[in-house]
Amino acid sequence: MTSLESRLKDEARRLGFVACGICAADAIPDAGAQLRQWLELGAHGSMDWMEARADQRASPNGLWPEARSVIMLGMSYAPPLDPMRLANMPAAARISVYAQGADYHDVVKKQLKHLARWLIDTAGGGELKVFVDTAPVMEKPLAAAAGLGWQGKHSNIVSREHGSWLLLGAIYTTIDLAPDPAARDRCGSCDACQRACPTDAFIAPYQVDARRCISYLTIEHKGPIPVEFRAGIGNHVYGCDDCLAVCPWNKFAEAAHANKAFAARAELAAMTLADLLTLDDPAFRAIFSGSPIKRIGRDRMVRNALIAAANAGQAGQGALLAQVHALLDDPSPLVRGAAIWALARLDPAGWRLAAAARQVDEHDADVRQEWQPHPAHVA
Ligand code: B12
Ligand code: SF4
Ligand code: SF4
Repeated sequence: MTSLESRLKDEARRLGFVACGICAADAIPDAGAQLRQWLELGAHGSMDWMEARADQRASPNGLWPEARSVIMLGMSYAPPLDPMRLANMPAAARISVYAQGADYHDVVKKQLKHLARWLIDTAGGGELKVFVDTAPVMEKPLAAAAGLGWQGKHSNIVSREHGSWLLLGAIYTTIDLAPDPAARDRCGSCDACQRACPTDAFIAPYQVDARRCISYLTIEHKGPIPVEFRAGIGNHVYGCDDCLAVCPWNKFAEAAHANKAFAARAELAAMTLADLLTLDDPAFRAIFSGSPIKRIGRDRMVRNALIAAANAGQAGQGALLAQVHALLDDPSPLVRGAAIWALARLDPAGWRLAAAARQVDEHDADVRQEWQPHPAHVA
């Protein structure tokens, strides 16, 4: 008779998971210490939630002492086109691949719940909990232990079949399941991801300093983006895939395996900076409803688009310049500050006049920081 584990994997595949593996709840004994080391460095920046439940995050039994096994699942979001093709199109707004379609939190969670129900019914008992991204769970080391792939030097899971394009979900259960062998590291001497990073975010291979990562800076970071990273951000307006996109293992990843829910919405795949610079709140909500992007809100998105506009060089001198001017009077100090900085780069001769004509709230530290652009970026 076919084992429960193998039927579970068949069911997972039927539900759209292209990768499924099992590990014991105590399979990542080193991850907790590495997490704490990372937190001590402050590499999590302002993501206090990473620190808040570190003991629960460190191991499955820290979160749920009764858990016996962990089922790790992966859905492919392999893109049909190379995301790097937009790198040299300064007027284009680059949105990371995972955010161009439906919100993966919803898509993965829904299918995890179906799989969980199937398992309880089939095993005739047991308890389980399902997680996607936001819970205190170390999904990457668990996925590596369950054999889905290895943590590459960019720190994400790389699969032999799906390259760097897997989104992960986890099921903790009290049911004892036979574990799969862990995957072995196949990065070898490759360092393509390390060289590709525009903001030098790798502390060392396998370790990312979130504070320097464009994904953190454009999504998680709420205030003005530190000046030293702005040029490196290029035309990224939401997240970044550069280290993932250059991974040679992607050549085995076929877009045909990607979950259809993650297919890019046409307007998000071809968004321009000009589209974003005119967004008000209702327009932002209308465009990004059902997308993970909605959670950063309009002001942060316009802040990001202004940084990208400042990086657009010649392409930013025309219509974009007029849009940047209009944002000097935006109600949001975050946006006004980024607009002044963008103007200083796009119009080095004219920006002081525009700035002097406006009163800045002396008590607004964010704006004051923006009011004095770093000399290196004014030239
Ligand atoms: C916090 C977080 C971020 C932060 C920090 C990133 C990071 N590398 O930790 C920020 C905001 C920057 C981020 C960005 C992105 N993220 Co993110 N993120 C998370 C989250 C919530 C927690 C990750 C975590 O625990 N970090 C803490 C550190 C300590 O853990 P770690 O990276 O695994 O670190 C290990 C190594 O450093 C290792 N280590 C240390 N020294 C050494 C030495 C050697 C030799 C070795 C081998 C290992 C090693 O030990 C650590 C523990 O195992 C997870 C979801 C989850 N709950 O797990 C998603 C998750 C990791 N993110 C994901 C994605 C897709 C992204 C982005 C691609 C999104 C985008 N396009 O913008 C980028 C990729 C950036 C990158 N290169 O990592 C996916 C990754 C899927 C996959 N295939 O692995 C996850 C799993 C979400 C999901 N459910 O699918 N993310
Ligand atoms: S996501 Fe971008 S900024 Fe972050 S580590 Fe990878 S290449 Fe660097
Ligand atoms: S780009 Fe090279 S070093 Fe980086 S994860 Fe892929 S194989 Fe490993």
